[in-house]
Amino acid sequence: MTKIASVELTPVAFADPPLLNVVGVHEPYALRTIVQVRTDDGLVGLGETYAADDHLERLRAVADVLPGLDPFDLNGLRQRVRDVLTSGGAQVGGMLNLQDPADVVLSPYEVAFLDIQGKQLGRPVVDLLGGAVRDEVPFSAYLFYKWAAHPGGAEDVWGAALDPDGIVRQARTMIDEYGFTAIKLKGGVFPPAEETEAVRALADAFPEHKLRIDPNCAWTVDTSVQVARELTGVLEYLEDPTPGIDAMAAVARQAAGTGIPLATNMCVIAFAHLKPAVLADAVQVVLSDHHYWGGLRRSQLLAGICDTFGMGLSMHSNSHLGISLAAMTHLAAATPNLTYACDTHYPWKTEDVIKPGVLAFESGSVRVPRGPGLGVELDGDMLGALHEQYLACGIRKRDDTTYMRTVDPGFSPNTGRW
Ligand code: GKR
Ligand code: MG
Repeated sequence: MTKIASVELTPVAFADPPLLNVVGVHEPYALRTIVQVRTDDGLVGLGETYAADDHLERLRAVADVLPGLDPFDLNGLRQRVRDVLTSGGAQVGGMLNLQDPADVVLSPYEVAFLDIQGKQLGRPVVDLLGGAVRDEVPFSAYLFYKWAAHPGGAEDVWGAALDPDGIVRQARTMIDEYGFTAIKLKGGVFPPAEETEAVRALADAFPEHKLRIDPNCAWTVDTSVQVARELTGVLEYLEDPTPGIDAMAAVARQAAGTGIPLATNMCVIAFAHLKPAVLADAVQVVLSDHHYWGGLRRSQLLAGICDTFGMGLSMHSNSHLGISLAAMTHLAAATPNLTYACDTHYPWKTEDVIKPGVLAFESGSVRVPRGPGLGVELDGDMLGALHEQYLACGIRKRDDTTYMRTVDPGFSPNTGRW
């Protein structure tokens, strides 16, 4: 029987534009860890995850206990992760704090195991997840306020977007190129009235598109309710207007008349949060993310729970590369109640570790790769180059706030303040 023989973890850094958010601004490089799990009969399974130092340390601890495991034994994998990680929390993606790091460490290994299973069976991962209910997965145009360039750097191809006109321009560029039919604006950067105006400008410019805004909890309950009232009939959902399950529940109650569902990837980020959120009716749409919900199959468990309790399901994203996009696409294709266009940061990246040609946006959707496993192939040269970039760039964890303070020393994150 095939056994896991070894695991290779490669931290990489890839260029990232100066995208603004509530905690600051994206640094010139975003980090990921590329996971390669090798079997004793020569197969390689791929995974992709965060790359902060403490996360890498946990990934390494788990890597040491995987040799000898059957790649079909996902319960055994989870047990080994649990045995190794007995304590501690985890910060992921620059904004979220998980009390239990097990699911975020499990995720890239589970994806790599599924990639191996698919390669062994000659079937795509989507088939291992129950089969495709859709052949193409729609994604949203993920817009950001942004500077034209990193401090001291050259202007990037997107240019600046610091007002409604700039945001509409950015949307047009992204939609012309990729064909997205839903739009998400990352807010929490400017006062709510300015961001509301930007959403209205988007609605005028793209009347057929579904619209969302996500200020990453920058607003008070009162502001959130006011924005929901002002954008009634305009928003598809309102994402994380305010921090915490109780405050989200208060917004949901007071803004019920607007008919706008509240979505979250900030107050429901682990299975333990589901019961209080359901009891309080705090959120109507959960944004899943296989990177911290424990991989693809546990994300399907989340999907089942959302279905049971009548909550909608969408998908969250952080800065990521093609292995993650492939995994997200297989998962979304196999999840019947994932009915919203998924988020992705993919259009913002200019470098990747996978060979081009498999993942492309057409009319805003990515066709599910049909090759065995995830259906994507690692580009060894790019992996090496982006690892060198990681070694040279000096960034070891995402810290948008400290980077922002190099430009604006008085900056403080705006969570819950407006
Ligand atoms: O990349 O700045 C960003 C986003 O704000 C990201 O960190 C969030 O996790 O996209 C995410 C979200 O929807 O909250
Ligand atoms: Mg969000």
